[in-house]
Amino acid sequence: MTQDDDIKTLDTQPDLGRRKFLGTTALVGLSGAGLSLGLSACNKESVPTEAAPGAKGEVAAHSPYEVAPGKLDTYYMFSSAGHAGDVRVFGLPSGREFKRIPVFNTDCMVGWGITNESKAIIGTNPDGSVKYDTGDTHHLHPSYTDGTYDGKYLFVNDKINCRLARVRLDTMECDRITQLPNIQGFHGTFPDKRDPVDSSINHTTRVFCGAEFSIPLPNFGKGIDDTAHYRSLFSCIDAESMEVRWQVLIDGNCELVATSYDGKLAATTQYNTEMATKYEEMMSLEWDTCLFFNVARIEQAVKDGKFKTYGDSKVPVVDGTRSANADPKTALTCYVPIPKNPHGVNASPDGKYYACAGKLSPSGSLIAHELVLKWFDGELDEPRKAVVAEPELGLGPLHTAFDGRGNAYTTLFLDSQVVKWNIDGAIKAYQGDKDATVVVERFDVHYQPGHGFTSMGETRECDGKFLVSDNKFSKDRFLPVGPLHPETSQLIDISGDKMVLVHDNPVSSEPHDSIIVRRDIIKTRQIYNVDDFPHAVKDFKDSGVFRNGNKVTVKLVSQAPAFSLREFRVKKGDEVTIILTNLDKVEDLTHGFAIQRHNINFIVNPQETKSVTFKVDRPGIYWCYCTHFCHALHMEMRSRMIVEA
Ligand code: RUQ
Ligand code: CUA
Ligand code: CA
Repeated sequence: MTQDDDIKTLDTQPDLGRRKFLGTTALVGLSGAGLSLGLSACNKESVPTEAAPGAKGEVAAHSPYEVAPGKLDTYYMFSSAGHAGDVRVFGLPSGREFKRIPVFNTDCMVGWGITNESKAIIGTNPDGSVKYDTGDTHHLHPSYTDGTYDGKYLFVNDKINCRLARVRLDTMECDRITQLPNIQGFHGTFPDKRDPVDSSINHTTRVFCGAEFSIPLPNFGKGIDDTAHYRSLFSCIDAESMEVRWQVLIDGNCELVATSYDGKLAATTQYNTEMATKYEEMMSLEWDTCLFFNVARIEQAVKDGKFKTYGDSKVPVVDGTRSANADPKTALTCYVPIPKNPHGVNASPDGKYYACAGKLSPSGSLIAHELVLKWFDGELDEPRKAVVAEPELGLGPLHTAFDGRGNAYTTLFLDSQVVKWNIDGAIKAYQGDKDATVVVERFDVHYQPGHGFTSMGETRECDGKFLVSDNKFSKDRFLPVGPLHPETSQLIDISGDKMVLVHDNPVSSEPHDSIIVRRDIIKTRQIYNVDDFPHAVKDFKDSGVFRNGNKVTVKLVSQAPAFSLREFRVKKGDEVTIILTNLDKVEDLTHGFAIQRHNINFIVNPQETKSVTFKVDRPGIYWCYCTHFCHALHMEMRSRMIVEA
């Protein structure tokens, strides 16, 4: 069928007539329902009602964006899943969800938090249990080469337990997790894009991490009431070793993090320059800051031994406070004043600007990269002069995305809009040009957007095709599913003069930030190399039960539709380790392994090896079975654990 045929078919459906009738202008009023923080009409009965397709904005015909059965999406979208603790992988423009990558959560489908290999990554207590089984992922960003994504890694934060995780993009599995010392509320995260000194290193080698909450340093029960001495640190982690390289003691806190394309600067917005511990006091000042870090100078200071350490941590901490950095020519940090309680900071794809949004100010602030560097050279008398525009955007501005054609798109939480504004226009207006066009378009979204992000928008290859608005409230947009609503991920075509709403996609709670990556950048592998696993059981005849005191190792292989051992015997009181290698070499042929009444459940992908360790203390027989549908005889694919008294 051609696209025209598609449209014709749709046109003859009675439903479409109604949709046309409900067209744009009639529904502008309805969209206002989202303005009051989405908290109205809480008790209404959950009867599905049709919502406005796209009030105040064009609704696309279906076909141009449809990914027909058997066709592939043109982009990947990776999303952090908030307090679900995982990372999600979607396709765009379809919005289809392909995978959930467990990271800080426990996932019984793949056995994350259950297998020994995953526990080793997460970290364990002396008794072998996982140290943490919860997390809160806010920001995820992939590694860069030459100012664009290189498809190697994805870095994602955990705000609850202060950890940074790395996901390998070839397998889309988490391979490292590092806990940051001396901080709480690890929020903003961004990898660097090149080395500040060595120009031959034009790829990611560091990941910067901002701490939102301040604590006494060291935090061991002294100085609890002395809130004036609570501090936040900005941290740098090595992208390869995942070791913490250094930290910077700062005034104020860290919110979002951005990095420059030349590798020289990292930035963080600060909403609590008041350094308050109580809510009201965090909003008392009219000005807060965007704080810049001179990466090369910080690393020189570390080399020169100008640091201290806190508590048990060996991580060098340099002093980035205002008082210690009064002379720009030697300063490690530059505090640029911007209006009240800023939230997002995003680097423009041309490398020239940082766009900051002010939650409690209806404005955005545009800071010129070059001018911050000038300040560090002692050639700009005041940091505030690095601000080159401060457009009025609307209420509750949070995050800014770019189209690579000179426009910025800022999400407005309170206004439930994405506002498109012109960067040059905003600069001219700031310089006094009254005729300059700043706001190009206001586009209603449904409802209360958090992050907005564009296709390849945080790279030099920003292509200006799509923007996704991840909205915190969905209310009437989907079939009701009880008190907990999904969020709305709205796909918007930004390639033309007007933004066009393509579709609403329900997403299970609660994606925070996402990135849209061209599909050719991601090169995945479908089959593991059996030699990558030191404990691999490479042959049927290597299977068996191996005893060492009361520690028993059971070596097993799977090959559809059978496990190599039909049964295996252990004794009451044993500590059993099962090592399972999937010898199937066929793409998509995954097996599962679950044991009745022992809380064991995990999968092995083609040529992969996994292991689990557990105690057996109840004599009896316990069926082990393949949980992952693999073959016509999948149901028969079993083994029997016999626990002797
Ligand atoms: S923050 S909704 Cu955790 Cu990304 Cu702005
Ligand atoms: Cu093997 Cu199902
Ligand atoms: Ca403040």
